[in-house]
Formats: sequence, C-alpha cells, structure tokens
Amino acid sequence: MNSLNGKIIRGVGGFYYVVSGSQTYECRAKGAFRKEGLKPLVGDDCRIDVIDEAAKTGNVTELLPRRNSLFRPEVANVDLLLIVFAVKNPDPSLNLLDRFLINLEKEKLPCIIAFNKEDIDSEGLGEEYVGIYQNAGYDSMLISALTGEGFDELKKVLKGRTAALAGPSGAGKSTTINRLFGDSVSATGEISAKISRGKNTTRHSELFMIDEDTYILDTPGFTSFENRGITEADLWKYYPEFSEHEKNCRFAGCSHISEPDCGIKSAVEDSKISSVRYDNYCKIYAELASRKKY
Ligand SMILES: Nc1nc2c(ncn2[C@@H]2O[C@H](COP(=O)(O)OP(=O)(O)O)[C@@H](O)[C@H]2O)c(=O)[nH]1
Ligand SMILES: [Mg+2]
Ligand SMILES: [Zn+2]
Repeated sequence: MNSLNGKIIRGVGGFYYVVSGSQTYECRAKGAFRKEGLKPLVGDDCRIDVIDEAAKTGNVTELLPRRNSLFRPEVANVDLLLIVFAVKNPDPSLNLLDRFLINLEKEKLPCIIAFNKEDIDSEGLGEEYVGIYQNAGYDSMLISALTGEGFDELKKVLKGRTAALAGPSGAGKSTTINRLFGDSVSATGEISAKISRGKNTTRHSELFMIDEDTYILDTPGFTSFENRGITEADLWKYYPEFSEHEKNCRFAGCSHISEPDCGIKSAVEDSKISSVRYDNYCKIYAELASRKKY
C-alpha cells in the first residue's frame, strides 16, 4: 500500500481531508493514536495509507509530533493567531477579546489583532481600539476586507507562516481570507473555488494555502470564551503591560483590585494602562474568584 506524508486541511463528519503534494485525499482515522485518545486536528502533519489512488481515499495512520495545539479554535501547528474583530456590525466585545488574549498568553502563542470594517468606521472607533491594544504590547491594525485597506501590511506579516483566524462570527474572517487570496487564485484554484462558494457561515476549521509556504486557517466564530486553568491570583501575569508596574505594588501578592499603593491601579490613573483593559481585568478576576466556590 502506498504511504504518504500529508497535512490535514479539513475535518468533517469523521472524514479528514489530507493534502499531499498536489492531491487531496479523503481519509478516515485508523491509526494507533486513537487508542492514546488523540484526535486528528486541522493543521496536523500525518502519514496516510492510500486505499484508492483514483478515488483519492485513504486512512490516516499516524499523527506527526505537534509544534503546538489550541483547544479553541481546535487547531494544531500554527505560528500565530490572526484575531479579527469588527469595529462595528457587530460591535466588538473587548472583554471577549481580552479573554482570548489571556489564553494565548497562557499558550505562549503570538497574535495579530485586526480591527475590520474600517470602511464603515465614521466615528474613528478603530483608531481607539488599535491604540488600546498597541499600548498593551500587541500588534494591532485597522483593516477593511471590503476595500483592501491594511492588506499590504497584513500580507507581509503573514508571509511564510501558518496563521489561524479567530474572532466572533460576523467579524469578517472569511471575507479576509477571500481578500488574502486575491490574484493568487490560479495556483490554488480548486481551494479558492471552495471558499467563494461559501457566503454562508463557517462551520468547520479549514486550512487554506495562500502560497507554498503561507497557510491560513478559517475557523468558526465564537461568542464566549472560558479561561481554563487560570487562577485569579495569576491573572495579572497574562497582561503583558502590567509587568513593569507590578513591582510598584506595596504588598506581595497584590490582587490589583482593592489593595492600597497598587502599581497597576496608579498606572491606570496615569493612563499608562488602559482603563478598558483594567476594567475587564477586574470583571474576569471576579469571575475566576467566584468559580472556585463551586
Ligand atoms: N462593510 C464591511 N463589511 C464587511 C467587511 N468584511 C466583511 N464584511 C461583511 O460582514 C459579514 C460577515 O462576514 P464574514 O466574512 O462571513 O464573517 P465571519 O463570520 O467572521 O467569517 C458579511 O456580510 C461581509 O460581507 C468589511 O471590511 N467592511
Ligand atoms: Mg466565516
Ligand atoms: Zn497591585
């Protein structure tokens, strides 16, 4: 039987679609990894046995070691997350964004935050959002998937990497992918035909090739995000902009909520830390603290 290396680009209803060279094989998971409780993820590199070369069917027999994996979105082997929130329609929940960022800090995965729909932002809200997150140390930018604003820069940062999209549904993730493909349709004609077909909601993660070394993963949107494995006492550690001010707290183990002489609170008063970020910190802190009681 012919055995090949491939990459899982899609998983739907127990089938895994594996690209190997210029071919895509429809596979079932048959490997020993299933006994270890491992489930194939989009982005996984794997071995497959070809069952029928003409029908392009096979079995996934082995999952190759992962560089990393994320639970939400459920993906493997990504270099960075491209987080897309709309400046409006729908209005962004920065609380949701912060929860997501906390998780990425925990997983030590880099990200870019793109505020989309710049073309309908007559109030300049996007500038404000970008400012908040740049100040917190994140690469953030204003884009419009409709007009192409910001896409030269976006393409530059994505080049040569595998990025997974994340963000609430309706933010413009699929439209962003469509725009990233632009004129490079010929090389990936089959794949892009598949995306443009779907004006509809993305239900499954799917990996797209922008060029031979650049991949992007479209993922379903999310409207809530629960931070697992984080205690309220550690929460501040997942805020990159807090670290330089924390040494000014009078008390060791300061929660940065109610103690006097708190370096974080005075940085908020001096506008060195965004009050939006801090307010969400307090909300998430309270939630994590109350969760423990159950
Ligand atoms: N005005 C405007 N609308 C956009 C932009 N990007 C996406 N949309 C629209 O927003 C809606 C949701 O887009 P979609 O890409 O499906 O969002 P997803 O759920 O995040 O994948 C669609 O009606 C898009 O046409 C943009 O930059 N500007
Ligand atoms: Mg979508
Ligand atoms: Zn403090």
